Amino acid sequence: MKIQSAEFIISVAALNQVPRATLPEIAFIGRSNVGKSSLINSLCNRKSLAKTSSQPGKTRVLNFYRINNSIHFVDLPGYGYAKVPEQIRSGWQKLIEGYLKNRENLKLGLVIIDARHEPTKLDLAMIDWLDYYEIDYGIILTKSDKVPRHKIQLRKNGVEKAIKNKNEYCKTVVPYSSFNNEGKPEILKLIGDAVTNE
Ligand SMILES: Nc1nc2c(ncn2[C@@H]2O[C@H](COP(=O)(O)OP(=O)(O)OP(=O)(O)O)[C@@H](O)[C@H]2O)c(=O)[nH]1
Ligand SMILES: [Mg+2]
Repeated sequence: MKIQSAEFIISVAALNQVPRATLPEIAFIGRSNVGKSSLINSLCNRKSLAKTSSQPGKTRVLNFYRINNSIHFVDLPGYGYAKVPEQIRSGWQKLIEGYLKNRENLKLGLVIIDARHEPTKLDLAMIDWLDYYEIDYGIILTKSDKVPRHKIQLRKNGVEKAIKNKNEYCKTVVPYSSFNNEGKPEILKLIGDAVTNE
């Protein structure tokens, strides 16, 4: 798939505000500050379509983008940022899970994990959760530019091992860098397949 156009549509803070479910959707899921918004920008060849920040907890709403006038990308709030008050965190969690569970046009989740670290408990819980709700997903090991070459394969093997036995809906595990675009063709293909395979 080639991305020819990308535009911001709407930010929503509550599930009753989401746009009508007319287009196939791809959700970007992951820990706070892991690089979800950067991934959207790099896939779309845009510098600041999605707001990025070196401070965690920046994306607090669901941000919808329209791609090629035919697909939605949805940038979800990051989970697991300890400095956000519990009450707000549980509100985001409800928003994320409510969205993922009920969205009939959701075709694929992209679970973004920092390639420098083991998946966190919350990452593994999210993966379990996607399997439970029978949502196809890919795992993206991002910031691969910060990991020595020889460690990337080890990390990939480690993640595959960690999710063994529960990755029925996992389509792939792909190293990625928003800085040098490693992994971009694979992810665009994954998205293209997800929106065309009905
Ligand atoms: N080296 C490197 N840094 C990255 C990469 N992707 C993102 N970053 C950096 O990681 C930080 C967070 O990126 P964001 O894209 O804002 O992360 P996010 O997951 O959207 O964060 P929240 O919206 O807070 O949940 C920024 O400082 C980015 O420049 C990457 O592939 N390589
Ligand atoms: Mg973000």
